Amino acid sequence: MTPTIIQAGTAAAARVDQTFLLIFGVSAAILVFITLLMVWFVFRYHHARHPQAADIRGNVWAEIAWTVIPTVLVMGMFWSGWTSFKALRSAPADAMRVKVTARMWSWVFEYENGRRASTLYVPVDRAVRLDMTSADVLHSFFVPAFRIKMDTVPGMETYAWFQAEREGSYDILCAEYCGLQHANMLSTVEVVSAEEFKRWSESGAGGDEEAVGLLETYGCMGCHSLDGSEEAGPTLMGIYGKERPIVDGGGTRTVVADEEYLRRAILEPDAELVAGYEGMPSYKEEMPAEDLEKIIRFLTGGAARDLDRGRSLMEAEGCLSCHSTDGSEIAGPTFKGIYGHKVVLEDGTEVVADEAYLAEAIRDPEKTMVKGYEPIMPPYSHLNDEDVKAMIDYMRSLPEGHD
Ligand code: HEC
Ligand code: HEC
Ligand SMILES: [Cu+2]
Repeated sequence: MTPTIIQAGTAAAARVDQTFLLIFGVSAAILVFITLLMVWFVFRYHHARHPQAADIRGNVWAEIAWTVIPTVLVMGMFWSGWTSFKALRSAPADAMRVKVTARMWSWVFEYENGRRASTLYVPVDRAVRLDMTSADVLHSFFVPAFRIKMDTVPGMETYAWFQAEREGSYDILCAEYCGLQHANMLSTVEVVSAEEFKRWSESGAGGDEEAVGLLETYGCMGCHSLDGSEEAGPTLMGIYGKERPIVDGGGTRTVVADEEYLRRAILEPDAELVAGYEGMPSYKEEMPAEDLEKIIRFLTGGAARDLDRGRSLMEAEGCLSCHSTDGSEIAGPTFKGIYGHKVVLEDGTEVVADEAYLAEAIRDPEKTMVKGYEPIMPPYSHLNDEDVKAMIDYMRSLPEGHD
Protein backbone atom coordinates (compact mmCIF):
# COMPACT_ATOMS: atom_id res chain seq x y z
CA MET A 1 0.00 0.00 0.00
CA THR A 2 1.34 3.42 -0.87
CA PRO A 3 0.59 6.02 1.74
CA THR A 4 -1.33 8.97 0.33
CA ILE A 5 -0.43 12.40 1.54
CA ILE A 6 -3.18 14.88 0.85
CA GLN A 7 -1.63 17.97 -0.61
CA ALA A 8 -1.96 20.99 1.66
CA GLY A 9 -4.70 23.29 0.36
CA THR A 10 -3.89 26.42 2.36
CA ALA A 11 -0.79 28.34 3.47
CA ALA A 12 -1.59 27.51 7.10
CA ALA A 13 -1.80 23.83 6.19
CA ALA A 14 1.63 24.06 4.55
CA ARG A 15 3.02 25.41 7.85
CA VAL A 16 1.45 22.54 9.77
CA ASP A 17 3.19 20.18 7.35
CA GLN A 18 6.47 22.04 7.85
CA THR A 19 6.22 21.68 11.62
CA PHE A 20 5.37 18.03 11.28
CA LEU A 21 8.34 17.43 8.98
CA LEU A 22 10.68 19.38 11.24
CA ILE A 23 9.69 17.43 14.37
CA PHE A 24 9.72 14.18 12.46
CA GLY A 25 13.11 14.98 10.91
CA VAL A 26 14.72 15.96 14.23
CA SER A 27 13.29 12.87 15.95
CA ALA A 28 14.49 10.60 13.16
CA ALA A 29 17.98 12.15 13.21
CA ILE A 30 18.23 11.74 17.00
CA LEU A 31 17.05 8.14 16.76
CA VAL A 32 19.70 7.33 14.18
CA PHE A 33 22.41 9.21 16.09
CA ILE A 34 21.69 7.53 19.44
CA THR A 35 21.36 4.08 17.89
CA LEU A 36 24.69 4.38 16.07
CA LEU A 37 26.35 5.78 19.19
CA MET A 38 25.10 2.85 21.26
CA VAL A 39 26.35 0.34 18.72
CA TRP A 40 29.71 2.12 18.65
CA PHE A 41 29.94 2.08 22.49
CA VAL A 42 29.09 -1.60 22.66
CA PHE A 43 31.88 -2.27 20.21
CA ARG A 44 34.43 0.20 21.54
CA TYR A 45 33.99 -0.55 25.25
CA HIS A 46 33.55 -4.29 25.01
CA HIS A 47 35.59 -5.72 27.92
CA ALA A 48 37.88 -7.53 25.48
CA ARG A 49 38.95 -4.18 24.06
CA HIS A 50 38.58 -2.21 27.28
CA PRO A 51 39.33 -4.48 30.24
CA GLN A 52 39.90 -1.69 32.73
CA ALA A 53 36.92 0.60 33.46
CA ALA A 54 38.01 4.23 33.59
CA ASP A 55 36.43 6.73 35.95
CA ILE A 56 36.02 9.86 33.85
CA ARG A 57 34.71 12.96 35.60
CA GLY A 58 33.71 16.38 34.26
CA ASN A 59 33.92 17.57 30.67
CA VAL A 60 32.90 21.19 30.24
CA TRP A 61 32.60 20.99 26.45
CA ALA A 62 30.43 17.89 26.54
CA GLU A 63 28.17 19.52 29.12
CA ILE A 64 27.81 22.69 27.09
CA ALA A 65 27.08 20.66 23.95
CA TRP A 66 24.40 18.48 25.55
CA THR A 67 22.72 21.50 27.09
CA VAL A 68 22.86 23.87 24.14
CA ILE A 69 22.07 21.49 21.28
CA PRO A 70 18.86 20.02 22.78
CA THR A 71 17.75 23.50 23.89
CA VAL A 72 18.15 24.85 20.37
CA LEU A 73 16.33 21.85 18.89
CA VAL A 74 13.45 22.01 21.37
CA MET A 75 13.08 25.77 21.00
CA GLY A 76 13.17 25.42 17.21
CA MET A 77 10.41 22.81 17.28
CA PHE A 78 8.41 24.90 19.71
CA TRP A 79 8.81 28.00 17.58
CA SER A 80 7.68 26.22 14.45
CA GLY A 81 4.73 24.66 16.32
CA TRP A 82 3.70 27.90 17.97
CA THR A 83 3.79 29.99 14.80
CA SER A 84 1.86 27.43 12.79
CA PHE A 85 -0.66 27.07 15.62
CA LYS A 86 -1.06 30.85 15.63
CA ALA A 87 -1.57 30.81 11.87
CA LEU A 88 -4.32 28.20 12.27
CA ARG A 89 -6.06 30.04 15.07
CA SER A 90 -5.85 33.70 13.94
CA ALA A 91 -8.66 34.35 11.49
CA PRO A 92 -8.23 37.65 9.64
CA ALA A 93 -10.80 40.23 10.75
CA ASP A 94 -12.14 40.69 7.22
CA ALA A 95 -12.76 36.98 6.66
CA MET A 96 -16.02 35.92 5.09
CA ARG A 97 -18.20 34.38 7.80
CA VAL A 98 -20.13 31.17 7.53
CA LYS A 99 -22.15 29.64 10.34
CA VAL A 100 -21.77 25.90 10.61
CA THR A 101 -24.26 23.70 12.40
CA ALA A 102 -23.48 20.04 12.85
CA ARG A 103 -26.23 17.59 13.59
CA MET A 104 -26.76 13.88 13.33
CA TRP A 105 -25.68 13.36 10.56
CA SER A 106 -25.13 16.31 8.33
CA TRP A 107 -23.61 19.76 8.06
CA VAL A 108 -25.50 22.99 7.43
CA PHE A 109 -23.64 26.04 6.19
CA GLU A 110 -25.36 29.39 6.55
CA TYR A 111 -24.05 32.46 4.77
CA GLU A 112 -24.31 36.11 5.74
CA ASN A 113 -27.03 36.68 3.13
CA GLY A 114 -29.14 33.92 4.68
CA ARG A 115 -28.36 31.31 2.02
CA ARG A 116 -28.14 27.81 3.43
CA ALA A 117 -26.53 24.78 1.90
CA SER A 118 -25.26 21.36 2.84
CA THR A 119 -22.09 21.85 0.76
CA LEU A 120 -19.61 24.54 1.74
CA TYR A 121 -19.12 26.81 -1.29
CA VAL A 122 -16.30 29.30 -0.90
CA PRO A 123 -14.36 31.60 -3.21
CA VAL A 124 -10.68 30.84 -3.86
CA ASP A 125 -8.04 33.09 -2.21
CA ARG A 126 -10.48 34.48 0.31
CA ALA A 127 -10.26 33.96 4.06
CA VAL A 128 -13.30 32.12 5.41
CA ARG A 129 -14.13 31.98 9.08
CA LEU A 130 -16.42 29.20 10.26
CA ASP A 131 -18.38 29.83 13.45
CA MET A 132 -19.47 26.41 14.50
CA THR A 133 -21.87 24.77 16.85
CA SER A 134 -23.79 21.54 17.16
CA ALA A 135 -27.53 21.01 17.39
CA ASP A 136 -27.26 17.73 19.25
CA VAL A 137 -24.11 15.88 20.29
CA LEU A 138 -20.37 16.42 19.90
CA HIS A 139 -19.14 16.34 16.32
CA SER A 140 -15.85 17.41 14.85
CA PHE A 141 -15.42 19.37 11.65
CA PHE A 142 -12.46 17.96 9.75
CA VAL A 143 -11.02 19.01 6.40
CA PRO A 144 -7.87 16.91 5.91
CA ALA A 145 -6.56 19.00 3.00
CA PHE A 146 -6.71 22.18 5.10
CA ARG A 147 -5.35 20.46 8.22
CA ILE A 148 -8.21 21.83 10.28
CA LYS A 149 -10.16 19.81 12.78
CA MET A 150 -12.37 21.44 15.37
CA ASP A 151 -14.98 20.01 17.70
CA THR A 152 -18.51 21.34 17.42
CA VAL A 153 -20.13 21.49 20.81
CA PRO A 154 -23.83 21.92 21.63
CA GLY A 155 -24.46 25.23 23.38
CA MET A 156 -21.01 26.55 22.60
CA GLU A 157 -19.38 28.27 19.66
CA THR A 158 -16.04 27.16 18.27
CA TYR A 159 -14.30 28.42 15.17
CA ALA A 160 -11.86 27.55 12.45
CA TRP A 161 -10.68 29.40 9.40
CA PHE A 162 -8.95 28.76 6.11
CA GLN A 163 -8.03 30.43 2.87
CA ALA A 164 -8.05 27.98 0.00
CA GLU A 165 -5.36 28.46 -2.60
CA ARG A 166 -6.71 26.27 -5.38
CA GLU A 167 -10.13 25.66 -6.84
CA GLY A 168 -11.43 22.18 -6.33
CA SER A 169 -13.43 19.90 -4.14
CA TYR A 170 -12.14 18.97 -0.67
CA ASP A 171 -13.61 16.39 1.68
CA ILE A 172 -15.31 17.29 4.95
CA LEU A 173 -15.57 14.52 7.53
CA CYS A 174 -16.90 14.23 11.04
CA ALA A 175 -14.01 13.22 13.28
CA GLU A 176 -15.98 12.51 16.45
CA TYR A 177 -18.01 9.33 16.70
CA CYS A 178 -21.61 10.56 16.88
CA GLY A 179 -23.91 7.61 16.35
CA LEU A 180 -25.19 5.20 13.71
CA GLN A 181 -24.56 7.17 10.55
CA HIS A 182 -21.37 8.87 11.71
CA ALA A 183 -19.39 7.44 8.83
CA ASN A 184 -21.81 9.03 6.38
CA MET A 185 -21.56 12.49 7.85
CA LEU A 186 -19.73 13.67 4.77
CA SER A 187 -19.74 16.82 2.71
CA THR A 188 -17.30 18.83 0.62
CA VAL A 189 -15.76 22.27 0.46
CA GLU A 190 -16.25 23.48 -3.10
CA VAL A 191 -13.63 26.11 -3.81
CA VAL A 192 -14.71 28.12 -6.84
CA SER A 193 -13.64 31.36 -8.53
CA ALA A 194 -14.78 34.64 -7.00
CA GLU A 195 -17.20 35.26 -9.88
CA GLU A 196 -18.71 31.83 -9.67
CA PHE A 197 -19.13 32.17 -5.94
CA LYS A 198 -20.85 35.52 -6.36
CA ARG A 199 -23.23 34.05 -8.88
CA TRP A 200 -23.91 31.07 -6.64
CA SER A 201 -24.58 33.13 -3.55
CA GLU A 202 -26.79 35.65 -5.36
CA SER A 203 -28.75 33.50 -7.75
CA GLY A 204 -29.03 30.46 -5.58
CA ALA A 205 -27.35 28.39 -8.28
CA GLY A 206 -23.80 28.03 -9.51
CA GLY A 207 -23.34 29.83 -12.78
CA ASP A 208 -26.84 29.59 -14.25
CA GLU A 209 -26.02 31.38 -17.48
CA GLU A 210 -22.95 29.32 -18.06
CA ALA A 211 -24.85 26.12 -17.38
CA VAL A 212 -27.69 27.06 -19.71
CA GLY A 213 -25.00 27.85 -22.29
CA LEU A 214 -23.64 24.32 -21.81
CA LEU A 215 -27.10 22.78 -22.16
CA GLU A 216 -27.36 24.59 -25.47
CA THR A 217 -23.86 23.69 -26.61
CA TYR A 218 -24.41 19.99 -25.93
CA GLY A 219 -27.75 20.03 -27.67
CA CYS A 220 -29.74 19.14 -24.56
CA MET A 221 -32.15 21.97 -25.26
CA GLY A 222 -33.08 20.28 -28.51
CA CYS A 223 -34.89 17.62 -26.53
CA HIS A 224 -35.43 19.18 -23.08
CA SER A 225 -37.10 22.40 -22.00
CA LEU A 226 -36.48 24.42 -18.88
CA ASP A 227 -39.99 25.85 -18.76
CA GLY A 228 -42.09 22.78 -18.15
CA SER A 229 -43.03 22.04 -21.75
CA GLU A 230 -42.58 18.52 -23.09
CA GLU A 231 -40.37 17.89 -26.08
CA ALA A 232 -38.63 14.70 -27.15
CA GLY A 233 -37.50 14.37 -23.55
CA PRO A 234 -39.02 15.28 -20.18
CA THR A 235 -38.68 18.90 -19.04
CA LEU A 236 -35.73 19.61 -16.78
CA MET A 237 -37.66 22.25 -14.85
CA GLY A 238 -37.80 21.29 -11.19
CA ILE A 239 -36.32 17.89 -11.98
CA TYR A 240 -34.25 17.75 -8.81
CA GLY A 241 -35.92 15.73 -6.07
CA LYS A 242 -38.82 14.69 -8.31
CA GLU A 243 -39.99 11.10 -8.41
CA ARG A 244 -39.28 9.52 -11.77
CA PRO A 245 -41.08 6.50 -13.20
CA ILE A 246 -38.35 4.22 -14.53
CA VAL A 247 -38.98 1.33 -16.89
CA ASP A 248 -38.34 -1.93 -15.07
CA GLY A 249 -39.19 -5.16 -16.82
CA GLY A 250 -42.85 -4.90 -17.80
CA GLY A 251 -43.72 -2.19 -15.28
CA THR A 252 -42.09 0.82 -13.70
CA ARG A 253 -40.36 1.63 -10.45
CA THR A 254 -39.87 5.01 -8.85
CA VAL A 255 -36.55 6.72 -8.43
CA VAL A 256 -36.04 10.08 -6.77
CA ALA A 257 -34.01 12.36 -9.02
CA ASP A 258 -31.09 13.07 -6.73
CA GLU A 259 -27.64 14.13 -7.86
CA GLU A 260 -26.51 10.60 -8.63
CA TYR A 261 -29.61 9.91 -10.65
CA LEU A 262 -29.07 13.04 -12.74
CA ARG A 263 -25.47 12.08 -13.35
CA ARG A 264 -26.48 8.62 -14.47
CA ALA A 265 -29.26 10.06 -16.65
CA ILE A 266 -26.62 12.01 -18.60
CA LEU A 267 -23.80 9.47 -18.66
CA GLU A 268 -25.74 6.21 -18.93
CA PRO A 269 -29.23 7.12 -20.09
CA ASP A 270 -30.02 3.55 -21.10
CA ALA A 271 -29.56 2.21 -17.59
CA GLU A 272 -32.67 4.00 -16.35
CA LEU A 273 -35.19 4.87 -18.98
CA VAL A 274 -37.96 7.27 -18.00
CA ALA A 275 -41.26 5.57 -18.83
CA GLY A 276 -42.98 6.90 -21.93
CA TYR A 277 -39.87 8.11 -23.73
CA GLU A 278 -37.43 6.87 -26.30
CA GLY A 279 -33.78 6.72 -25.29
CA MET A 280 -31.28 9.54 -25.08
CA PRO A 281 -27.70 9.58 -26.39
CA SER A 282 -25.01 9.01 -23.76
CA TYR A 283 -22.60 11.87 -23.02
CA LYS A 284 -20.08 9.63 -21.33
CA GLU A 285 -17.44 10.03 -24.03
CA GLU A 286 -17.83 13.65 -24.94
CA MET A 287 -18.55 15.50 -21.71
CA PRO A 288 -15.60 16.50 -19.50
CA ALA A 289 -16.22 16.12 -15.78
CA GLU A 290 -16.19 19.85 -15.09
CA ASP A 291 -18.97 20.54 -17.58
CA LEU A 292 -20.98 17.69 -16.10
CA GLU A 293 -20.54 19.16 -12.62
CA LYS A 294 -21.68 22.59 -13.81
CA ILE A 295 -24.81 21.09 -15.34
CA ILE A 296 -25.52 19.02 -12.23
CA ARG A 297 -25.04 22.05 -10.03
CA PHE A 298 -27.50 23.95 -12.18
CA LEU A 299 -30.06 21.16 -12.20
CA THR A 300 -29.85 20.69 -8.44
CA GLY A 301 -29.78 24.38 -7.57
CA GLY A 302 -31.58 27.64 -8.08
CA ALA A 303 -34.85 27.48 -9.96
CA ALA A 304 -35.05 23.73 -9.63
CA ARG A 305 -34.64 24.03 -5.89
CA ASP A 306 -37.46 26.50 -5.48
CA LEU A 307 -39.91 24.05 -6.97
CA ASP A 308 -38.82 21.49 -4.45
CA ARG A 309 -38.22 23.73 -1.53
CA GLY A 310 -39.54 21.19 0.91
CA ARG A 311 -37.02 18.61 -0.11
CA SER A 312 -34.11 21.00 -0.19
CA LEU A 313 -35.06 22.35 3.24
CA MET A 314 -35.08 18.84 4.58
CA GLU A 315 -31.70 18.29 3.03
CA ALA A 316 -30.28 21.46 4.54
CA GLU A 317 -31.80 20.68 7.95
CA GLY A 318 -30.40 17.17 7.91
CA CYS A 319 -33.78 15.41 8.10
CA LEU A 320 -32.85 13.09 5.26
CA SER A 321 -29.92 11.65 7.14
CA CYS A 322 -32.43 10.03 9.51
CA HIS A 323 -35.53 9.73 7.31
CA SER A 324 -35.63 8.13 3.89
CA THR A 325 -38.03 9.03 1.10
CA ASP A 326 -38.06 5.59 -0.50
CA GLY A 327 -39.55 3.42 2.22
CA SER A 328 -36.26 2.24 3.73
CA GLU A 329 -35.48 2.67 7.41
CA ILE A 330 -32.61 4.84 8.59
CA ALA A 331 -32.82 6.07 12.19
CA GLY A 332 -36.40 7.32 11.94
CA PRO A 333 -39.56 6.29 10.07
CA THR A 334 -39.52 6.78 6.30
CA PHE A 335 -41.37 9.76 4.84
CA LYS A 336 -42.78 7.63 2.09
CA GLY A 337 -46.50 7.26 2.60
CA ILE A 338 -46.34 9.03 5.94
CA TYR A 339 -49.05 11.54 5.16
CA GLY A 340 -52.48 10.31 6.23
CA HIS A 341 -50.98 7.15 7.66
CA LYS A 342 -51.93 5.70 11.08
CA VAL A 343 -49.10 6.13 13.55
CA VAL A 344 -48.77 4.16 16.79
CA LEU A 345 -47.27 6.36 19.49
CA GLU A 346 -45.16 5.21 22.38
CA ASP A 347 -48.08 5.22 24.84
CA GLY A 348 -50.01 2.92 22.52
CA THR A 349 -52.44 5.52 21.18
CA GLU A 350 -53.02 5.74 17.44
CA VAL A 351 -53.12 8.98 15.53
CA VAL A 352 -53.52 9.86 11.90
CA ALA A 353 -50.55 11.73 10.48
CA ASP A 354 -52.32 14.87 9.32
CA GLU A 355 -50.78 18.28 8.93
CA ALA A 356 -51.15 19.25 12.58
CA TYR A 357 -49.58 15.99 13.76
CA LEU A 358 -46.67 16.23 11.36
CA ALA A 359 -46.02 19.86 12.27
CA GLU A 360 -45.89 18.93 15.93
CA ALA A 361 -43.71 15.91 15.24
CA ILE A 362 -41.21 18.24 13.58
CA ARG A 363 -41.26 21.05 16.12
CA ASP A 364 -41.60 19.03 19.29
CA PRO A 365 -40.68 15.39 18.61
CA GLU A 366 -40.77 14.36 22.28
CA LYS A 367 -44.50 14.97 22.35
CA THR A 368 -45.19 12.61 19.51
CA MET A 369 -42.80 9.74 20.14
CA VAL A 370 -43.40 7.02 17.59
CA LYS A 371 -43.39 3.54 19.13
CA GLY A 372 -40.23 1.56 18.54
CA TYR A 373 -37.79 4.44 17.97
CA GLU A 374 -35.11 6.09 20.04
CA PRO A 375 -35.74 9.66 21.19
CA ILE A 376 -32.89 11.07 19.10
CA MET A 377 -34.70 13.51 16.88
CA PRO A 378 -33.76 17.08 17.80
CA PRO A 379 -36.58 19.65 18.10
CA TYR A 380 -36.89 21.98 15.11
CA SER A 381 -38.74 24.77 16.88
CA HIS A 382 -36.78 27.39 14.91
CA LEU A 383 -38.57 26.55 11.65
CA ASN A 384 -41.32 28.97 10.63
CA ASP A 385 -44.79 27.88 9.47
CA GLU A 386 -43.90 28.30 5.85
CA ASP A 387 -40.88 26.00 6.08
CA VAL A 388 -42.81 23.36 7.98
CA LYS A 389 -45.59 23.54 5.42
CA ALA A 390 -43.12 23.12 2.56
CA MET A 391 -41.71 20.02 4.23
CA ILE A 392 -45.15 18.54 4.81
CA ASP A 393 -46.11 19.27 1.21
CA TYR A 394 -43.07 17.35 0.14
CA MET A 395 -44.05 14.43 2.38
CA ARG A 396 -47.49 14.46 0.79
CA SER A 397 -45.85 14.06 -2.59
CA LEU A 398 -44.45 10.70 -1.47
CA PRO A 399 -47.50 8.44 -1.50
CA GLU A 400 -47.18 4.82 -0.49
CA GLY A 401 -47.16 1.94 -2.94
CA HIS A 402 -45.18 3.57 -5.73
CA ASP A 403 -42.29 1.22 -5.80
C1 HEC B 1 -32.01 13.39 -28.70
C2 HEC B 1 -32.77 13.98 -27.63
C3 HEC B 1 -32.01 14.22 -26.30
C4 HEC B 1 -30.85 14.93 -26.10
C5 HEC B 1 -29.98 15.60 -27.12
C6 HEC B 1 -30.65 14.94 -24.67
N1 HEC B 1 -31.64 14.24 -24.04
FE1 HEC B 1 -31.84 13.95 -22.04
N2 HEC B 1 -33.41 12.71 -22.37
C7 HEC B 1 -34.00 12.47 -23.61
C8 HEC B 1 -35.07 11.50 -23.45
C9 HEC B 1 -35.94 10.94 -24.56
C10 HEC B 1 -35.11 11.19 -22.05
C11 HEC B 1 -36.06 10.22 -21.35
C12 HEC B 1 -35.59 8.79 -21.55
C13 HEC B 1 -34.39 8.47 -20.71
O1 HEC B 1 -34.52 8.40 -19.49
O2 HEC B 1 -33.29 8.32 -21.28
C14 HEC B 1 -34.06 11.98 -21.42
C15 HEC B 1 -33.77 11.98 -20.05
C16 HEC B 1 -32.93 12.88 -19.43
C17 HEC B 1 -32.83 13.07 -18.01
C18 HEC B 1 -33.67 12.35 -16.98
C19 HEC B 1 -34.94 13.14 -16.99
C20 HEC B 1 -36.04 12.64 -16.12
O3 HEC B 1 -37.16 13.14 -16.33
O4 HEC B 1 -35.82 11.81 -15.25
C21 HEC B 1 -31.91 14.04 -17.79
C22 HEC B 1 -31.47 14.61 -16.45
C23 HEC B 1 -31.42 14.46 -19.07
N3 HEC B 1 -32.06 13.73 -20.03
C24 HEC B 1 -30.45 15.43 -19.26
C25 HEC B 1 -29.91 15.73 -20.49
C26 HEC B 1 -28.78 16.59 -20.67
C27 HEC B 1 -28.06 17.33 -19.56
C28 HEC B 1 -28.51 16.62 -22.00
C29 HEC B 1 -27.39 17.36 -22.70
C30 HEC B 1 -26.07 17.11 -22.16
C31 HEC B 1 -29.50 15.78 -22.66
N4 HEC B 1 -30.32 15.25 -21.71
C32 HEC B 1 -29.58 15.59 -24.02
C33 HEC B 1 -33.62 13.02 -24.81
C34 HEC B 1 -32.49 13.78 -25.02
C1 HEC C 1 -31.16 12.37 14.37
C2 HEC C 1 -32.11 11.76 13.49
C3 HEC C 1 -33.32 12.59 13.07
C4 HEC C 1 -33.32 13.81 12.43
C5 HEC C 1 -32.12 14.68 12.04
C6 HEC C 1 -34.70 14.11 12.16
N1 HEC C 1 -35.49 13.12 12.64
FE1 HEC C 1 -37.53 13.03 12.52
N2 HEC C 1 -37.54 11.36 13.65
C7 HEC C 1 -36.43 10.67 14.08
C8 HEC C 1 -36.85 9.53 14.87
C9 HEC C 1 -35.93 8.52 15.54
C10 HEC C 1 -38.27 9.57 14.91
C11 HEC C 1 -39.20 8.59 15.62
C12 HEC C 1 -39.26 8.95 17.09
C13 HEC C 1 -40.00 10.24 17.32
O1 HEC C 1 -41.18 10.30 17.04
O2 HEC C 1 -39.34 11.21 17.72
C14 HEC C 1 -38.67 10.74 14.12
C15 HEC C 1 -39.99 11.11 13.89
C16 HEC C 1 -40.38 12.06 12.95
C17 HEC C 1 -41.73 12.28 12.50
C18 HEC C 1 -42.94 11.48 12.92
C19 HEC C 1 -42.89 10.24 12.09
C20 HEC C 1 -44.08 9.35 12.16
O3 HEC C 1 -44.00 8.26 11.55
O4 HEC C 1 -45.05 9.69 12.80
C21 HEC C 1 -41.70 13.28 11.59
C22 HEC C 1 -42.86 13.86 10.80
C23 HEC C 1 -40.33 13.70 11.48
N3 HEC C 1 -39.56 12.94 12.31
C24 HEC C 1 -39.88 14.72 10.65
C25 HEC C 1 -38.59 15.20 10.64
C26 HEC C 1 -38.19 16.36 9.92
C27 HEC C 1 -39.06 17.20 9.01
C28 HEC C 1 -36.86 16.55 10.20
C29 HEC C 1 -35.95 17.69 9.73
C30 HEC C 1 -36.47 19.03 9.96
C31 HEC C 1 -36.43 15.45 11.04
N4 HEC C 1 -37.52 14.67 11.29
C32 HEC C 1 -35.13 15.25 11.50
C33 HEC C 1 -35.11 10.99 13.82
C34 HEC C 1 -34.69 12.18 13.20
CU1 LIG D 1 -20.62 13.59 13.78
